[in-house]
Amino acid sequence: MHIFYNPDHAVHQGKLEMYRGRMVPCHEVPQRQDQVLAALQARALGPLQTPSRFDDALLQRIHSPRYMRFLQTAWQQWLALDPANAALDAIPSVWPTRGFRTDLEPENFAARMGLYSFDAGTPLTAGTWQAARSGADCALSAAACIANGGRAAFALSRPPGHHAGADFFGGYCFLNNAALAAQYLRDSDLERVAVLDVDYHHGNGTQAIFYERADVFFASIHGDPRTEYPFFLGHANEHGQGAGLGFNLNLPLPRGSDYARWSEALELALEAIAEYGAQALVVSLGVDTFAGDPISGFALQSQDYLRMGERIAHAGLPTVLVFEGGYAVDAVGVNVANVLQAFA
Ligand code: Q9C
Ligand code: ZN
Repeated sequence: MHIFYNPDHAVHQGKLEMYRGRMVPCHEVPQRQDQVLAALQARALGPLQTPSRFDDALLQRIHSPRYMRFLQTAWQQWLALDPANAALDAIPSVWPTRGFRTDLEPENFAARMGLYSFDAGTPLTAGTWQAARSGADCALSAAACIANGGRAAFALSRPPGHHAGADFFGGYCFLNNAALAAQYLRDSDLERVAVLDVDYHHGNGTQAIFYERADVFFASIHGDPRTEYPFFLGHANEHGQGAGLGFNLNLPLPRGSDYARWSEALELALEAIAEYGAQALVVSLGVDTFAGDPISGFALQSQDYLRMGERIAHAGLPTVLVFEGGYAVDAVGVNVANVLQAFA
């Protein structure tokens, strides 16, 4: 299995996120990727490669030009407000909800932050653009591997991506790595691509990006959004819209679900993907389904990730796996390595 990682991921290192009325240390830390890298190296799962640099035009197959321009320049804009801001992260605090206008780009920086985001848990830092950009290059490199006839490739990228939409960040995500990989596969003449999202949290960004499209099937297994983040998307009755109707499958599960329960949903997701006739698969591989995850509510054990990897491999599709969540830093390496080892 080819493994692409962005060695500069650690330039994105948020300090604090809003949680229940206080600012608490970020859960999405650079050590997550370091742990996975170490575990993959220890098991010699495949060559570790730095990604190729892909053109901005490929990112704009998914993300809007004005959003990308904003992300790229946001830190400079933040510093322009006050040089002392260099010691702080930029965090949104005001959002355009129902009835507000989103067609105008505000002149005020805080307002622009709100226009392009949906939560206060996703600090934008000095290195955010650089890391997100090289992370996206990992996903595109992995997709290129598969487009060239490879069986499986893993994008070990940070920051994660599946909560990011065409023009918004949130949930620790800025560029939607899985969506970029899926689009790359589509652009390589694979007619039907499926995205399987196994992160604990619903992949609202990926769903939104492909919701009206028939050429990318989205299936997600996640904590029920009636109680779990991101709350406002991911319900079972979201089936797609327009041309995309029938090509979106959400499988929400209650808090506390273990692998016995979770794997039933995996069967349903893989059945639907087979029925769809997918020619390639992108897996949003979050391991925050782990029992020890500090911010999530499922009960998977480290051994379960072996079964997960084996089952996904059994689908028999050329597969790009993309790293998403997983915040139990001591276990994240073992859990991801288990999926990949069993897959291979
Ligand atoms: N600050 C991923 O797993 N939690 N993102 C918000 C209040 C946000 C998780 C809790 C969780 C986002 C990629
Ligand atoms: Zn997650």
